[in-house]
Amino acid sequence: MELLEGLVRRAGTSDSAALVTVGDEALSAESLLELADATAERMRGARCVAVCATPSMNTVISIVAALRAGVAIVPIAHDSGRSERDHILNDSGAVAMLGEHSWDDVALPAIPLGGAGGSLSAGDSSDLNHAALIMYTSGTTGAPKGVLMPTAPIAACLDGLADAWQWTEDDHLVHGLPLFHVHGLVLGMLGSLRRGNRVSHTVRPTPESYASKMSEHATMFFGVPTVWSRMVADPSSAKSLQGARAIVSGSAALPVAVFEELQQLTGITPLERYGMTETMITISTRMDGDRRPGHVGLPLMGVETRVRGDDGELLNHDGVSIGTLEVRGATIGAGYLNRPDATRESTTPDGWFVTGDSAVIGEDGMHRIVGRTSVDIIKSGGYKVGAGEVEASVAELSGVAEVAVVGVADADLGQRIEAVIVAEDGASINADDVIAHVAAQLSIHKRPRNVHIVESLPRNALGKVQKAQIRASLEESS
Ligand code: MLC
Ligand code: AMP
Repeated sequence: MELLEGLVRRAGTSDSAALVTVGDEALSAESLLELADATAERMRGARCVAVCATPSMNTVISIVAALRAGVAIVPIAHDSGRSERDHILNDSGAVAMLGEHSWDDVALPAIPLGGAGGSLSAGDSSDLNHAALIMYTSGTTGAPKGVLMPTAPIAACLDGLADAWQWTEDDHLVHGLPLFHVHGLVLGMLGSLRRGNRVSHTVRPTPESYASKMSEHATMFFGVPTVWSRMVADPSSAKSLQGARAIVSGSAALPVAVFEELQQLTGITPLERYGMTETMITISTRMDGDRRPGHVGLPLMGVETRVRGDDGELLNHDGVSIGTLEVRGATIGAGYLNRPDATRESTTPDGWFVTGDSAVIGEDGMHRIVGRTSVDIIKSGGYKVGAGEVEASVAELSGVAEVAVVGVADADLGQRIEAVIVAEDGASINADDVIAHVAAQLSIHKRPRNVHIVESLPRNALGKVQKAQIRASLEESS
């Protein structure tokens, strides 16, 4: 299957206009495909490669090259720290870094982009389940897990979204989201290369950079809720989106007030969609359907959903019964790499993926996401961060006796990461050191924004730390 069919089609025409722009770098379809195919020729048969996924053309060419070669590629956050990237490179078994990067500690060979610079030898990829992409995502505990994503579910997701949003080759999509997660990479970049529409990446998703693209006839904008709340805080940028066709929000809940202000300022009713790295996008509101604040819409073509109560019973679609959302169908990935235990635990015996999100389904089929079933999954600025991985990182510091990490409600980020620490007797802990350590070891976006030093952590009778209580008291005092 040709995933990037729009790119290939456009490359076969005489159109030399830019198809992909990242910041001030631009490539036509033909030039992008030529560069990617020349790179692909030198890596066919390799097990898997990694890319330091900066917001740059380097990342776009690398991903397209790997997809064309049929070699799995792992996009690694460009702001990742040493222990996070060590984990990802070891766990994935990547045999080379594609394109440029500035990580001195990475010992893998670097494969330059284009037609020259040596070839990769074959490696065993039999454990990769035909993955095209391996994307790392955080869980409640432990280091991030690699999600195996073959071409077919990616294509199913992108075609389902095209159907829901009337997304065509005539669109000009603008976004500035990271190129190492589903939202910015799969939907924004690969979605455009599948449709064959023009795409502009703004490097950072700022209101001004989005507004500036209206002079280039932008039609669609993607953002996480933080992008949209910053947009409505800058009414003149927001107003300049009037005349676009679609504003899409996802990766976290879009606050009702932001939805309404965005609608008022732009005249466009936002589209909202829901998904996960493991399942791609499964639910969305539609261009030709109802778009209500607080609602993420209907299952995409080829996707089914259901909601289960605490006792395992299936709940009615009545608009009030809250349960754990389960999804099944064409967009679901091929499990976690090296984690058969986690793959088994996330799937029911009859093949449904258990999302861990609490949801309600209305009589009309509209879905509402009401929260997470675990306090240990934090969504900050649309990034998923596991409390456990941040706690393990903070615990490496000397003087830390105990630590609890929680996501505190935040008007800008949705949730902000905060760490509560008990120091060892006589030890003094500096908050800035804690923040800098997590930024340097995990990633900058996983750093706690605040650190609190306390005497003790609240525990229940069984000795379990009461995270919900910690979160509530931090929210009360903020
Ligand atoms: C701050 N900085 C530091 C630092 N503290 N640098 C080093 N060490 C430290 N301790 C610097 C950073 O390098 C950066 O610099 C600057 O501070 C800003 O960083 P920030 O404050 O963390 O960024 P912020 O403005 O808060 O980012 C907001 C945001 C971002 C919305 C732009 O959160 C974002 O891009 N979110 C998107 C996440 C996403 O795509 N999620 C999708 C997951 S997929 P500089 O110079 O670089 O600015 C998924 C499925 C689905 O969920 O449904 O889609
Ligand atoms: P990730 O693992 O980064 O792909 O994050 C997936 C999680 O993001 C989901 O399990 C949800 O908790 C959250 N999410 C994604 N889209 C939405 C949305 N539209 N509304 C609420 N939560 C969302």
